Amino acid sequence: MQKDKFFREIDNVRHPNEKLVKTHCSYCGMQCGMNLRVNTSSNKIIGVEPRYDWPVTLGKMCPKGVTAYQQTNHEDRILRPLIRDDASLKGTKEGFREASWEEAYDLIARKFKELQTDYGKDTLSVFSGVSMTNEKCYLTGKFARVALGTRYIDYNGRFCMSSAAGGFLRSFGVDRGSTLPWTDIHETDCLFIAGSNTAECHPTSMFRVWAVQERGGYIIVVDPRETPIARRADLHLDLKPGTDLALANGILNLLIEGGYADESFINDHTNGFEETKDLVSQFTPAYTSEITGVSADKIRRAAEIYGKAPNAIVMFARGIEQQHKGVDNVSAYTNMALLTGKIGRPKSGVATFTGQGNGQGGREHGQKSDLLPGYRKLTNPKHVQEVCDVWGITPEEMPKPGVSAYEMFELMNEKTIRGLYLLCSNPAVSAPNLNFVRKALKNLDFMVCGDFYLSESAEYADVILPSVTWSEDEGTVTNLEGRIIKINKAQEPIGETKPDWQMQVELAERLGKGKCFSHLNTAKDVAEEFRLASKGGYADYYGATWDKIDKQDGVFWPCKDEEDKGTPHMFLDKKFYHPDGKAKICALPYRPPAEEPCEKYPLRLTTGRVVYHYLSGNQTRRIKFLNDMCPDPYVEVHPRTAEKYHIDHEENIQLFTRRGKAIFQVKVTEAIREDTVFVPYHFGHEESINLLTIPALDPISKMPEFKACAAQIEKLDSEKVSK
Ligand SMILES: Nc1nc2c(c(=O)[nH]1)N[C@H]1C(S)=C(S)[C@@H](COP(=O)(O)OP(=O)(O)OC[C@H]3O[C@@H](n4cnc5c(=O)[nH]c(N)nc54)[C@H](O)[C@@H]3O)O[C@H]1N2
Ligand SMILES: Nc1nc2c(c(=O)[nH]1)N[C@H]1C(S)=C(S)[C@@H](COP(=O)(O)OP(=O)(O)OC[C@H]3O[C@@H](n4cnc5c(=O)[nH]c(N)nc54)[C@H](O)[C@@H]3O)O[C@H]1N2
Ligand code: SF4
Ligand SMILES: [Mo]
Repeated sequence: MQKDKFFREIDNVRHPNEKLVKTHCSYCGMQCGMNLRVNTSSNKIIGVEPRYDWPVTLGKMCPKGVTAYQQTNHEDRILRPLIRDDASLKGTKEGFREASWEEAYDLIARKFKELQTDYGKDTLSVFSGVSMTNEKCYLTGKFARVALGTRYIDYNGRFCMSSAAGGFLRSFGVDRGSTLPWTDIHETDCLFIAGSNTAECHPTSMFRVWAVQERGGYIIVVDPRETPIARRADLHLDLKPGTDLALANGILNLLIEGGYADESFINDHTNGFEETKDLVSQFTPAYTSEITGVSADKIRRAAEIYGKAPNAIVMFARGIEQQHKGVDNVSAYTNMALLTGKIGRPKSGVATFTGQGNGQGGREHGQKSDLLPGYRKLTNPKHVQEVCDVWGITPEEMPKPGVSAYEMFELMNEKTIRGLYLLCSNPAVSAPNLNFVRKALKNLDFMVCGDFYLSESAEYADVILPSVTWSEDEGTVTNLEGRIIKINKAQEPIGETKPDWQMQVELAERLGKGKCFSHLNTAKDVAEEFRLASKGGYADYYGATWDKIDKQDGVFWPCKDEEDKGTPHMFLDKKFYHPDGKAKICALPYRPPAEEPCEKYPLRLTTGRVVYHYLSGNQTRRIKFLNDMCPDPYVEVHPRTAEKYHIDHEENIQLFTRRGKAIFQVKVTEAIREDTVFVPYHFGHEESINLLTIPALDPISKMPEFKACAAQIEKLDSEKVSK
């Protein structure tokens, strides 16, 4: 690809006793380019430097990225398998002893077989995550369906990307998180950014974002909080949490009224315009303002700026997606691009800020309860046959679709699911309604957890399998653009740790399914099978060989064969992926959040992130610098609300909802709406805000409504605190 204006060629400084291993960060979907510095005598990672030659991030990294290398040789690493000796200590860190791999595998195989003999195949479940490479995600899906033969597999993308996926599938017929490469962002004329705390969560996007303003373009931000990006935006629409659908409909109405609809694009390339026009006509500025709390003037201005911009990109993140109407929100904001024809060309389009490092690839290749590799559907017999041919099983042996992540906890609670293999996720912190989820984990007859640190979820396990960190293995991940990139191995696994794929191959043997797995001896072997399994699916990775990824600075999918260079821009031919080639403009009636404020719970609680921590915090809370910067959770409260409750800055208060309560320190700030409070969710045990969140699921994506529920504050006066 063309190098853009920010590109600078810089010689890497090399030392005689060091080698540099070209790779990417372990954390978010930006996948910033980095070189890991490895001491050639000890063969250990000793540091990091940014990669100025990586076209997406050009040497930029955030505080998590520059300290990520400290994970690998950290003293908290689990070095050998652990077996629980004392069942009465389930739910705590205590009661484990070290064991050999043989003993751990034998125990797992025996327990899993016993449970399946007594309760049927589907009594086992797999819950995984997308910090893993594509190869690991792929093999985890195969392991669940072939080695365990269970229908119950799902993953943490249900808490993360599934609403974006659902919205894109409905609007475009295909789910690639961005319709254009990140190197287009700074060249557009308007960024409309909804529900993304970009400066803290995708910090290395910011140089491109600010460049839009520097060129005279506009930034519009939709967020109930005045985040760093909202503060410098041209327009900040500070809506009530959970009201995006009304706002989007209001803007669509004004785009049509203002004459910004592109009639020929609408006629030639979309369906659904007339219905949508009818529906949004009710969303006058006054009505939209009443629902959202955003002034009518600001709504008018937003429509005008977006409508007039020659090129514009609509971007969003979990702020709009983690709602029980997250899929509708995604389609509603996507409508803006379809209505104005600002899509299917460079510098214009729609993008979600994909969350986890492999949030894109991890959802395409078979960890989701209803999907098989290449984004194939378990309900489509042709798709099933194609995958069976690669896996060496018959369609009759292929399990049926299962249920979504949160619904699996419901099945654990009622004992339909009795066994769990959890890997690469920490739901005892990150799932909603934690009092229930922790009870469900405790209720399991047998649980295995794969992790490299003892997480809050591992505390419920019977066996812990020590995995490697990202820098001790190789494979590919797909970044937030849809670009497949290569993660390289910088040091050998420490202790007796192993990559997850290797554990699965070895366990499959003991479960009697060795013949489908025993040819997989290296990460490359898994990669070759994985490319083949994706071939012909619409998320086709077959042409993305490791060589090509290296030569081209990554490969955008779809990439069908050796000759295909990949697809940085989607829909340049104005062909969408629905059978008639058209995109869908969706008419979406407004629904309020599942739980509206009331007399007893008058506040709106929303949750999210800070720059220093990553997700459940199991990784970043162990990195001293990051933890020093943000050691504890807190609750953001507006000064007038603080005054009303007679609470001071830094005072501890109790926050409660219908599901639970927890104590947080107050951070009084004008950067939040008066009717809203915000708590970051990166903390464990009694500090988890998810004790309070609501498990209201989107009907399509099954995404929980992390971003809106009703809450109340109580001053921590010992007599008043409810016990
Ligand atoms: N530092 C850091 N970076 C990360 C991560 C991390 O944990 N830490 N995680 C990665 C992952 S997996 C993800 S998914 C992404 C998440 O990235 P983001 O989605 O940007 O992060 P959040 O903080 O969850 O939410 C974004 C914003 O949504 C706003 N919001 C809350 N309710 C609403 C609402 O109803 N409507 C609108 N429009 N906005 C609302 C919040 O105030 C917040 O500023 O970040 C990735 N990057
Ligand atoms: N209240 C609230 N809750 C939320 C959210 C929110 O905004 N608000 N956001 C949701 C979102 S978007 C997300 S993505 C989820 C994420 O929540 P989780 O799925 O809990 O994510 P992590 O904290 O990354 O957990 C990954 C775990 O796996 C380990 N790990 C990392 N890499 C590997 C690997 O390669 N192999 C193995 N075996 N283990 C590995 C890490 O040490 C860590 O313990 O949280 C969700 N929960
Ligand atoms: S922005 Fe994301 S990928 Fe880049 S250094 Fe920070 S956490 Fe890592
Ligand atoms: Mo996420």
